[in-house]
Amino acid sequence: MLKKQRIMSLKKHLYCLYLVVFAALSWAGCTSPETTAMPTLKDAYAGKFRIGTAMNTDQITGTDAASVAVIKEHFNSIVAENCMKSEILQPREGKFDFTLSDQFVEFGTANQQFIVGHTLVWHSQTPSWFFVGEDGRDVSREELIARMKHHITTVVGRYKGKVHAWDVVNEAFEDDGSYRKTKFFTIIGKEYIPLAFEFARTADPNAELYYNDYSMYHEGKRKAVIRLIEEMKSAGLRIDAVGMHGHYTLAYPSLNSFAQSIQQLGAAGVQVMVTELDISVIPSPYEMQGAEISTRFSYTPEKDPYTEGIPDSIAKLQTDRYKDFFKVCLQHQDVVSRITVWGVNDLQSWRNDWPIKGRTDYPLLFDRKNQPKPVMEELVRLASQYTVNPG
Ligand code: 9MR
Repeated sequence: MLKKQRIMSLKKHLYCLYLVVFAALSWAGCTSPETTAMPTLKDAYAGKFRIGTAMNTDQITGTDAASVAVIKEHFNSIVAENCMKSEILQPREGKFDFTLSDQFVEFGTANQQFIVGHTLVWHSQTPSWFFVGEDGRDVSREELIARMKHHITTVVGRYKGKVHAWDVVNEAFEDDGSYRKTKFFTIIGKEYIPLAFEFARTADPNAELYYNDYSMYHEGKRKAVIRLIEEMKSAGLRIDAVGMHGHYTLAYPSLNSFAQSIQQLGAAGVQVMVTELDISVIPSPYEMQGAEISTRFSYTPEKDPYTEGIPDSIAKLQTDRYKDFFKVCLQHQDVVSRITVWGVNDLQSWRNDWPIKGRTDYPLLFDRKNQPKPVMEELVRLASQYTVNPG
């Protein structure tokens, strides 16, 4: 018995010695690469907020295996870049095509990711039949409400309990806060927004429901969205969060206005998410802001300065911008629930083609070969400087 106790005590001492030596080696940076490997982005931010990415067709089908590996490693949330938009899901009235969206949802389920459906109601990428009657004219208000209800009920119903959240309405306001004059607005009136939310809630009462828009840092738009939240809440309707797109540049928006948007939206009683983050490094024609996809400019070589790569000074500016936005979100963990980047690598980004087609941009966290940019390590280190907010 005595011998057994001695052995136990010796084992304890050896274990303590091991811990001391390991701590000393770690501190001196001498441990093996496995023990000091950089945490993944999703692990670094675990408990703080979700880290998501948009997925394109090649990733959903698995053709682009290299970026699929990155998605599995670094992201705990996914959103469909295009395959859940109504022109893909219901190209002709009543003829739904769920081929890609089913694969997208299966991917997220298999990888235990938080799946966001994008987007149920948007003026863009809605098939033209949606608004037109047999006589070739605009459908009646009742008919458009019925079509919207059928679309939302079918799509949300199909993925009930699988898709965790929906961007219910996308880009309903102009920057000055007026309602965007979409067909949904001109035919139904502003009630199309609460109606869409109500149809989605009925189809899956447990899914989170979001309003999503760009340029939320414009005071006019922000106030309009806050008014919408207040109206919906006072009518007893559900709206869980607001997504701020985040198609930014090295100059826009200012950090102050970004922080202010988070604070004011949060104070209105919703969670806030950065839903489509990418930071363009090429000069923006006319320093334009936002993400109005109908705005286009013609290509000239001067407007495409970085075809061979970006100077270190520009890369550094971008790293700092990413860090600054993440830092503000870390400081507002109580209301920020997710940051989603709009794609994995620079090659796939829509910003290579907007607002000028065919430029070479570098807006994302991974380069054209799916290699992490230095900013990744910086973002991981940044997360470790903030404790998880218990709230
Ligand atoms: O990234 C998407 C791009 O592949 C499409 O061509 C484009 C068409 O409208 O839509 C892009 O995604 C948009 C998103 O769905 C809503 N917010 C603005 C995004 C960029 O236009």
